[in-house]
Amino acid sequence: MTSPQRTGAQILCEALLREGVDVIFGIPGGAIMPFYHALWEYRDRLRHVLCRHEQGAGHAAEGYARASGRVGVCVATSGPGATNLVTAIADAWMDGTPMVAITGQVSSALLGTDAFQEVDITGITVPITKHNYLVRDAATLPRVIAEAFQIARSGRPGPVLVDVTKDAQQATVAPRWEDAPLAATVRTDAAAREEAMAAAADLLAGARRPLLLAGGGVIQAGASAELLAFAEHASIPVVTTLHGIGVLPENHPLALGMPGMHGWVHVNRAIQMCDVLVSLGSRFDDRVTGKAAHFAPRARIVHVDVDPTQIGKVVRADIGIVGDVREVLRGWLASVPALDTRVWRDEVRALAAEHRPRQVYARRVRTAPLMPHDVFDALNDAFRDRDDWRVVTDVGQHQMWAAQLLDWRTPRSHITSGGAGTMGFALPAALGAALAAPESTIWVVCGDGGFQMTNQEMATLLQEGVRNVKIAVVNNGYLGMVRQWQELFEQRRYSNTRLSGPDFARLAEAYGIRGRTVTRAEDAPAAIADAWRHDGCALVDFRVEGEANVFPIVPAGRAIGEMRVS
Ligand SMILES: Cc1ncc(C[n+]2csc(CCOP(=O)(O)OP(=O)(O)O)c2C)c(N)n1
Repeated sequence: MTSPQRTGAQILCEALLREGVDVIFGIPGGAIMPFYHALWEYRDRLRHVLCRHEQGAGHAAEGYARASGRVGVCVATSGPGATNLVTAIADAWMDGTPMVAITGQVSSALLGTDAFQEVDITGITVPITKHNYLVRDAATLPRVIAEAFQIARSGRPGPVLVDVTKDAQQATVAPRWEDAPLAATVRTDAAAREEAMAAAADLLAGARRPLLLAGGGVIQAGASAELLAFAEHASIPVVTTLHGIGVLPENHPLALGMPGMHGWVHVNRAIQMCDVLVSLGSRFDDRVTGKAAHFAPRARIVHVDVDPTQIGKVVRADIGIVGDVREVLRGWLASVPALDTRVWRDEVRALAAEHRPRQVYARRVRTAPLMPHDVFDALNDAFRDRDDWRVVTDVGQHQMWAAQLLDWRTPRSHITSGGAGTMGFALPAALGAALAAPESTIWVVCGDGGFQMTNQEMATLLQEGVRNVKIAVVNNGYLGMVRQWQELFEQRRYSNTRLSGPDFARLAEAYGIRGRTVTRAEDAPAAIADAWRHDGCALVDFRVEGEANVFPIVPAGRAIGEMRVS
């Protein structure tokens, strides 16, 4: 079907609408101006959120995607606009977040001439995108955009970059929409999968100490219900990685908690003791495995992932299953018998009783100043009777405390930068999540270091009329996680980790956001309640003890059995 003549820029807008896009995050500039010019005509249907930095636009697209499961879209101009997106693209790549990044490029005739604001963004993003395109012909846009979305959301999701020259945006053509979509390209051999699933079912049937390791892939596959059903049917305890948090309620009897560098002692011990470990949509990050060769030494390992390149990449896999984790779990529900794991569950329970998880943060001195765990206790109290909350964390100690201490209950309620560990992620990602989930209150939990990397996006919250973002700064006056390592492993040489900042409450007020400062534990609950009640965004600056540490900790490069708890 041939449509009326359209500019490339108009085609881009229409192609986004055809993909169901309703909001995009970006900043205009010379090479992308034709697109912004066209966007004006579509402003009723395509909401554009003007961020303060392209990195913020990229993280906002990620937050939108992580909260909703849909593809997040960000836009930037050529050169510095495009390179400012790189951190967010890398972040989306590491965490398997579906994203389409659209960048303007200098006109075709100028390509390769070091033209003003020219940068080879497709070259730069090759290793951090699933695919990328340089579009020089407007007629190819319907196909390219359709492919880009399909690639971004299929298999293991991830970022796709579409770089469009200025002349391609300006050119007028009659778009041919039927050229658009490609067939999905997840190639899996069904027979091999069936065979591997049957072998794994046999293995599980004979297991005495089976364990499920659930990663973010379970949430992305929308397989939380299947996981719960299978775990309950087969009575197998479940360990959840950082990205798996929320896959089942933390208070479920089969939910053990988080493994790894800052995982709980009993969880890491259980991994070292188990005889069959089934990894579901997790990529065996080194923060989970510690020294990979010593990970789960007694176990046969079953590795399920939609992406064949993940299988056996880090940790040996005795059985690899390439497939959708939801279908695999459904298959096992029918083929794996109910197991008698009472002895094993008692063993794990005894371990948990011996190494009581939160005990490491028990208050040792009565007059202690505000401690980080006081903040998380107060947040838990506020969260207890409501389901309309999600938390976006930044990177550092507060990220680990949040993962350890908050009572997570639902998938997609925990959003964090796990793979890249990108400081500055939380506030802009929360902006995206707030638009994707307007019915929720989005709590940002960040450190004073990461907050200072992207706090200018507070202006975006205001300009866009976002009201459901509440910010908790866990302010210890340090780049805390690095300081902790210096304390524990580098003889307290606090080399360049002491950090000052402005008065965050007043800074928030300057942006038009309600600001409060809390210095005493007893004031934390009221400040959180007040922020929540306030009809608009709010910030609470929690001035916590500067040298509080995250425990347990597995020193880098050690086996996960080698934990320090103080
Ligand atoms: C962009 C970026 N730069 C540097 C780091 C290294 N890094 C990891 S944690 C951390 C300290 C974070 O400090 P803060 O944001 O104050 O949080 P805290 O650890 O105190 O909770 C740093 C510098 C990083 N992860 N990301």
